[in-house]
Amino acid sequence: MNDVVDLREDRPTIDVGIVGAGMAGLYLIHRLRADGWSVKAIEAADDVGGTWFWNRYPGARCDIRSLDYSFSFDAELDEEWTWSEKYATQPEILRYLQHVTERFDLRRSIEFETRLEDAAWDEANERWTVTTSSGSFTCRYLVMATGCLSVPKAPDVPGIDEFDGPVYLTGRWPHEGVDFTGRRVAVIGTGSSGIQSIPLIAEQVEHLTVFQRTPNFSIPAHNGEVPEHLAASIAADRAEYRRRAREESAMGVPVDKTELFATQMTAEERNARYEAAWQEGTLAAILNVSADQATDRQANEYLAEFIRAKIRDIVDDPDTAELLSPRNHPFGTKRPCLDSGYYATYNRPNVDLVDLRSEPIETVTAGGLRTATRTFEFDDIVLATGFDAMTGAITAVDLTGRDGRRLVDEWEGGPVNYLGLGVEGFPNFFTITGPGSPSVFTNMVVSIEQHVDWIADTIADQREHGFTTIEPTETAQAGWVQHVNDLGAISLLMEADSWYVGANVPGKPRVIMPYGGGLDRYRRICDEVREHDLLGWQRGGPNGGACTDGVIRRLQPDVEIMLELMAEMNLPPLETLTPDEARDFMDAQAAMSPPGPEVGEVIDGTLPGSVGDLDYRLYRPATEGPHPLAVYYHGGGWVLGSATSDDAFCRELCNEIDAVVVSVDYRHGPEARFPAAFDDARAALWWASEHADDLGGNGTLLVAGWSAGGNQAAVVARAAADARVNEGDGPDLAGMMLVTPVTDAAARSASFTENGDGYVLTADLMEWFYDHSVDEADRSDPRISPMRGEIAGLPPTVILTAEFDPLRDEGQAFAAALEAAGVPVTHVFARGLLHTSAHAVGVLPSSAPVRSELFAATRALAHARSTTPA
Ligand code: N01
Repeated sequence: MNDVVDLREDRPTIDVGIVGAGMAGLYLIHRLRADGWSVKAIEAADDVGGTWFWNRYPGARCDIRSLDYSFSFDAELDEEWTWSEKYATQPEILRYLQHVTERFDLRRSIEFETRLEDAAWDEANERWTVTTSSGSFTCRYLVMATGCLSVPKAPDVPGIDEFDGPVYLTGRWPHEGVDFTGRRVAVIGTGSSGIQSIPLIAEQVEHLTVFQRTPNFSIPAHNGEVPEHLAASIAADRAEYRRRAREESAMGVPVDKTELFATQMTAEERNARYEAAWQEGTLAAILNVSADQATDRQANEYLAEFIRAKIRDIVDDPDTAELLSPRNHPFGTKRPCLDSGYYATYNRPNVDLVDLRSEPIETVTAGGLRTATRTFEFDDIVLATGFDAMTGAITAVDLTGRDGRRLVDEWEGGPVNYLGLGVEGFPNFFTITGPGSPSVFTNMVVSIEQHVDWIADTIADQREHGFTTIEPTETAQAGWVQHVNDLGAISLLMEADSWYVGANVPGKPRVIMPYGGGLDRYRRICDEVREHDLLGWQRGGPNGGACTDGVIRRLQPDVEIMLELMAEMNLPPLETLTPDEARDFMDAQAAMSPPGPEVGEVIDGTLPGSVGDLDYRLYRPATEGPHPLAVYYHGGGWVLGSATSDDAFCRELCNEIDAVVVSVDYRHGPEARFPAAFDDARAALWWASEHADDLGGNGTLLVAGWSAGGNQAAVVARAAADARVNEGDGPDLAGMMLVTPVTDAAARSASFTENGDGYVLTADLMEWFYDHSVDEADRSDPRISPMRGEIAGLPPTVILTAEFDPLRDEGQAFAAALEAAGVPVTHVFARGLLHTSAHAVGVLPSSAPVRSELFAATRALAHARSTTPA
């Protein structure tokens, strides 16, 4: 420990430079000053408030209840301020922020009407040189508290400069207000700003024309007095209420997270829940009606249609109601709005709606506007066209990091950073609620407090340990960007042209910018980073540096959530059960699993095994036959499973590779030990080969399997190849598809240990499978360890291995051996997934692309012969 406060003699003028005096800047000043740092904030406006300083358009309010949308860092402040409404107006929020400013004497640390122009890292002196519109200063740390929605999008309406009358931007509204009495007004844009302002503008004007490019989902705010139950719950235990917002809530608003799936509710149940959320009038409620609405299209559509029905109820003219009904993006993929009388405004005689999709604006003219079909005359135009969100305020300034690296260049393909807090190559530089953080998906105030506290704790730690620089590592940053993208990919968010993905600004890279895992999860991650010696942060100082490098989240996010849910259920480990108990348990699990897609036909039957009949289930595609035929072996460690236990997977396999799939059973241990399973698997393949025509086969035969079933597929493929060589006859396989297969029962690879605990298939369970099914002395037999047999001559193979699978390395070794032996191999690597993930159809969205890749490669094998000219 070292309690050095300042390690250099020529102390920079300022410890921490802060850009922005909105909510984030204000709390930063307070917290850092309390920690003993010298701080200076610069602010372009002439007063505090940030967003709430600039956005003064009529109807501007918060869309998180004011009781929630307020600071919690100081209990007295929290108690002394009383909000007059459920959702406060902009003037009231600004008054609150001014009150905070005076109460904590923050103004003396802020230089107003000062705009950041550029900032450059001075490596030799370990400080930032900051140039502003009114001078320059240096600081050891630089924090961008510039807000997510602070730079209005440059007006991109053709001819807007031609207009003779006033053009108002909602995000830069005149402080003296605007009187629209008796005027003809156009509003362009129907996001939150448009939806909040249109009802009030409509009340004033002679005539209002709203130009809508995309209708948005909006629910009524039901504004009014602070709801009694909310006030009571806060009064009962304010500290606990705030703690729940901080630690247990994805949005930063205490809410009981639902675990109910809309797809599993009756229509009555669903509508009752939707109606309750509609009546509550909060984003937290409407975004939390069902656990599947953000990821499942059907679940989302139920809610979307409920809102469309409400619009039809409210709006008198059915054509207008239809135009106002969003149909080109799922609910929640653009930020939903909270309104006060928005839809009813279109029942007023002085309001018209123009659909820009059917009649785009050709040009604004001196006196109005011309669309493809009409001309309009206006006195005023209001642009509610949104912001260059999340990155706009950061890339607007020239930030130069180490070795002359410029942030605009680093972010050319989209923002990259670690935890949304720091950027590799930019030492001692932090962003508050930047891209890569939960920010705009949450109650901003709670997010801001978390960020400020994390940064303040971090630089305090720097001081305590004698470090003078800190920045993310390349590895940590790349891992975080991947994680944020993975979260985007499992949601429906990428389906909308929203500002969340930069789609509203022409030319902006289309990437998901906010972190979508929730504030509670994000907070835990940040805490874990600290607990692991600031994992992924490189620190430097006169006494040497320190770095624990690594990636904080490598599991796919939905896998992580599934593991957490499983841990909460406290299930008994399978290996502590008897085989019969384990089978009952697996049957019960299967009964709760999603059913898988429809196929053309399903037939159950029996086939002759090596010592008796075996069950099979045949899946036929809906397409016209004959088809390739795939013999499929189920998983379950040679102890569990049946011909029907991989039903959902077989259905998808059948559809996707357009082949008849025959899932066959085989005898299991401990009742029938090795080589019983092999003998049956072999018998089933020979039977299928001989009855291929009857089963609807077209002459192309494949084998496939998962886990122990993948092993079965590989060993019978060997047997078939051998039979053709040795006996001149045997099944002629066009390919095999092995999903996380067992390939060497006698070896224990590095991944067996590395992933042996905590990822569903454990090392102990694998040993339990082996012990129940094969004697130790037999484990090197190529009929259970294909890796130990002849490899050459096996059919072309598609093999899937999963990153967090104990069997990963043996699968990869088998793929390498096949390749070395000249067998064509497609290796699909399931990043961030487990042994069981790729197989679990309809359970994990992140596994779907992996299955697509697996099936595409298998389909190519299944249909290669039919497309190859004879
Ligand atoms: O901006 P937006 P906003 N020609 O980007 C349209 C927060 N906020 O200022 O969707 C014609 O959402 C554009 O059409 P399209 C909140 O997080 C909060 O309203 O791109 N139209 C869209 O309809 C919100 O999400 C509150 O097809 C053009 C609209 O303009 C975020 O700020 C209040 C156009 C822009 O909607 C942004 O909201 C206000 C063009 N050239 C804002 N360009 C609270 O309640 C754009 N549009 C707290």
